[in-house]
Amino acid sequence: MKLVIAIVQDDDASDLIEVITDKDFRVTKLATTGGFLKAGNTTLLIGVEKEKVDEVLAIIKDVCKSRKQIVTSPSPVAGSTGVYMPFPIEVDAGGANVFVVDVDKYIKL
Ligand code: 2BA
Repeated sequence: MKLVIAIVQDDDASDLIEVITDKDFRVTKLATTGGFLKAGNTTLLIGVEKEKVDEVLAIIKDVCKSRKQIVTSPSPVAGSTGVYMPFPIEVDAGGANVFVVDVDKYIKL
């Protein structure tokens, strides 16, 4: 058994959950926050048999599209005047960050 932990953009989460459940996988959705942007994202926990991991990864890749986003830095830079100035930065948002973790035991009690 493996646990697929996928951090995805909120915009992609509903579509992804729909496809995953349609394909008979089980999923738990967590509302999470990215450490860098301090913006909401979604973390999905998908427990799956080892031989089905690639199928799940293919679904995630298909649904979650990468997008460029201009955001205001959450870590303002101090100017020479001592005033803190937020600055816009471009980041690649979307796509998915996925961890595949070995599960010792899965027990439904
Ligand atoms: P955030 O930490 O809010 O990061 C959002 C996006 O900001 C990142 O997209 C990346 O493009 C950019 N970014 C992050 N840290 C940066 C830095 N130090 N300098 C410049 N740009 C930076 P992704 O890499 O696709 O990550 C999306 C979200 O996935 C992250 O949100 C975080 O919640 C999660 N994540 C990514 N890698 C992770 C990891 N190794 N461990 C745990 N969570 C991770």
